[in-house]
Amino acid sequence: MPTVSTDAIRTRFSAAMSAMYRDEVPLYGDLLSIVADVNDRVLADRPALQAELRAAGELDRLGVERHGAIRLATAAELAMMRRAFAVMGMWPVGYYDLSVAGVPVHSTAFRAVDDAALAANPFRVFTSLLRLDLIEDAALRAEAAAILAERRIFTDMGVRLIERAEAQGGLDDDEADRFVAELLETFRWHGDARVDAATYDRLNAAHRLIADIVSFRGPHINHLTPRTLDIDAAQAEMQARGIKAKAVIEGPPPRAVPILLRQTSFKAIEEDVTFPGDQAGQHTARFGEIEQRGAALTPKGRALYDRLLEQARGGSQGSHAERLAAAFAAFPDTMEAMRTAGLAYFRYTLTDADGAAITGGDLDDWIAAGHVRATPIIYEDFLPVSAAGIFQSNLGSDEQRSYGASAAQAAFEAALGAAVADEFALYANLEARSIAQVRTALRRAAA
Ligand code: OOG
Ligand code: NI
Repeated sequence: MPTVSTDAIRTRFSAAMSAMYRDEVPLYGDLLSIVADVNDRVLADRPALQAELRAAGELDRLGVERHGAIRLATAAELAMMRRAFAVMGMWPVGYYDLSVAGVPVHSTAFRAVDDAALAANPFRVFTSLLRLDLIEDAALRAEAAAILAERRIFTDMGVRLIERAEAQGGLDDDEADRFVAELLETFRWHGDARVDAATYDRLNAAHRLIADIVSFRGPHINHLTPRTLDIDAAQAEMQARGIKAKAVIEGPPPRAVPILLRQTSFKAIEEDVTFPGDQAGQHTARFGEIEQRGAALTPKGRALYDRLLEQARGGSQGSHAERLAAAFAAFPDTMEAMRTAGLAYFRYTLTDADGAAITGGDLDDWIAAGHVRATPIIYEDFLPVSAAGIFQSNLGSDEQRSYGASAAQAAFEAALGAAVADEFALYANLEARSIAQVRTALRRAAA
């Protein structure tokens, strides 16, 4: 009988993944402690921010908030992964074409979508699918396909529990624990390669990512990323502790009102690999990342963001940080300016419990009079340019190729066995629902 909510299963899974990753990549534990210290400091220094996060329901989830990333090889793996994530209330949102950045994958993010589920636990998994069609060498392409045809990344019990969850409409307590344990096997690092060293080298020469995806028994989780309230401080602290952080923070510049997503990562660790016949080798795949999240932007806000980022990246004067700051001077940096210009999505709530003090007017009047508060809706998704930067920094600088623009969303969705949700529609819906709730409360107060 289903007794455990999908939110609770997601929380168990996210906690189990975090514990496993701390064992596998000890630097991740250091990262968590840096982020917790910085977040505590920021909250102590900025009571207004603390109040805002509390009102938005983000304060309690801050410590558990994180995302991870995996890379899958085949359509069958992606389709089963979609069913596994559904057991945890995680749905595919967005389509990311990384081929334009020279990375032979396309991706989606599995995540919670409604308000209550996001507040309970926003754990997200950026999930990429290898595009074998982008391997130019036909013989190598066929060889990779043959290697993958035999691969099974899910345990039998894991698959049975997914089927049971689908049939019963959920899992009971024991089943949920077992499901999480079985799924961990899929995400765990398996250092015993499925291919011999010579094959690994050939795959690696085609693209390091291809070797990472094809050579092993499963799609090892390659990073887990906590959310920091001050990424500049966290980055400085990483460097102070001798952690090799990426030089540039991806995404928008520092702002009074954070938008979208700023990210930085530390270099992938070298791991020992054993090839068949006990031959020893090394592989780099797993790394650490931190992120600072801000307001979700409307299509208009996103277009402005994309244009300004392009402008900063294209310039040649000054440092990247200076060019970003200069370009983004054109992006309004107060909540009210962003709201009235329609650049970001907001959640509207009554400031007085029942809104009885409100007579007449509409949303803007109520906000002006202080009866209604608008807080930015947090961006729950990813940024393709930033993701490309994260991929690339962990592949090494020799790994710059171009596949030309070739988005293949229809093929991705066919492999997934479902359409991906449109992130903008989800945010617009959250905003509309909050407005409807305010209006309902007011009608009730007036009646
Ligand atoms: C995923 C990189 C994308 C992010 O935060 O943008 C990502 C990967 O390296 O597999 O996680
Ligand atoms: Ni990431």
